[in-house]
Amino acid sequence: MAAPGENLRINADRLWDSLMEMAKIGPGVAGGNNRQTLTDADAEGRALFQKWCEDAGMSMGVDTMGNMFATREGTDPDALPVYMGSHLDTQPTGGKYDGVLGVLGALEAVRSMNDLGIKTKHPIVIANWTNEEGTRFAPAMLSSGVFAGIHTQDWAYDRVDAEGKKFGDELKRIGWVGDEEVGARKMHAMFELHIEQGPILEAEEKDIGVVTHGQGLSWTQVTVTGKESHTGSTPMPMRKNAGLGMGRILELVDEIAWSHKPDAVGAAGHIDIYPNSRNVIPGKAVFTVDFRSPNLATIQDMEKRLAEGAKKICDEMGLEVELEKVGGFDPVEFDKDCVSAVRDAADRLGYSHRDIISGAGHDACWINQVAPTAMIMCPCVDGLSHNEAEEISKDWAMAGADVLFHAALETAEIVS
Ligand code: HGY
Ligand code: MN
Ligand code: MN
Repeated sequence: MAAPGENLRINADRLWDSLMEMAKIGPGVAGGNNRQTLTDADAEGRALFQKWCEDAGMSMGVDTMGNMFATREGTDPDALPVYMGSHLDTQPTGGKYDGVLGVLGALEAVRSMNDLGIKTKHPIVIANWTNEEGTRFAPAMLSSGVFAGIHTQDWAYDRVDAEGKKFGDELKRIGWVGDEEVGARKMHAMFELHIEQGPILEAEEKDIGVVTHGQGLSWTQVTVTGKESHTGSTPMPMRKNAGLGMGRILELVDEIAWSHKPDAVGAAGHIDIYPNSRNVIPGKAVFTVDFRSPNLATIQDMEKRLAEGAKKICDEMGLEVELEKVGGFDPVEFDKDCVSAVRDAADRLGYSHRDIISGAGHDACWINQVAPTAMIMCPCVDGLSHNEAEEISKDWAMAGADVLFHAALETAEIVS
């Protein structure tokens, strides 16, 4: 396939303006975003994205999980489309670029195709995957997971948030239940542009991460049950302190992850303590242990040691403990041809690059199970993400979107 000319570039100012415009929707309290999935802010962001796509001459399709697909026709209607996509939903203390750069970088690629009058054989489709973050409705990458046949739609619709609201009801409430059967679409390939969310590219002064693999993820929800009692009058030997049990288990989680250094991580980001009253010994603690590693055997060892260790700790303390696997996926190897298209694009465009393993999970990790898929990463300041202070430079956004543009063009085959 003819490679695009190295002079074909996106319009970085227009991309940056769109990123800043989208960032006004669902603002956080510290300069980032709180545009959680299926909230009114999510609905507002979806509507703006749809408007921009239609302004760029694209037609919008939506499936029954609310996944959005904007299509730019190709010259061969029978050719499977080349997809580019990511997610517009954010963490509660999210940044302006996590997910959004991948969706709006794809839109910028299409806008640039329009400016340059480029026609491709394969149609081009931009995807916005519903609920990538999994923060309001666990697990992460929920809707790309249903699309890839990992989860059933019924199971996904029944996922509840902290207020007991169901995913399916909230999707209906914001008016984004589409009419397309989820997973019916077939893809020629998919590319996802994403910020690294880690420190490597910035530290090594590389413009581009060529993502060859994604590390695996394991989410285990742990419920420790003790007994509420008075923090003042209950003698120490009589206490059944679920909070203390949680603390000892979290210490164990850290120890397990460190024991597999440098290729493993572990922590709990979600923690609920009950009744969370200053003068009541906690009777219950519910928290989600997040283990990750590029190595499946390591993940399995960490899960096993958590289960054994948590039971031992709770037995010794007279506490009950339950563990439930609430999310996860095995380590991912992306499609070699798509990865080469990314690497060749970076070379052609003169961007410095290095192969990298994704530390975070992405929709691409599930879509890789149903279509040839690869990811492109750009640096982020101090490797910080899932924090409102998340920041990138316009040059990094430009490099990532340029590489996405070229990888998609080469794979979709330029006709004129
Ligand atoms: O959890 C993840 O890795 C992704 O940010 N949802
Ligand atoms: Mn993301
Ligand atoms: Mn994220």
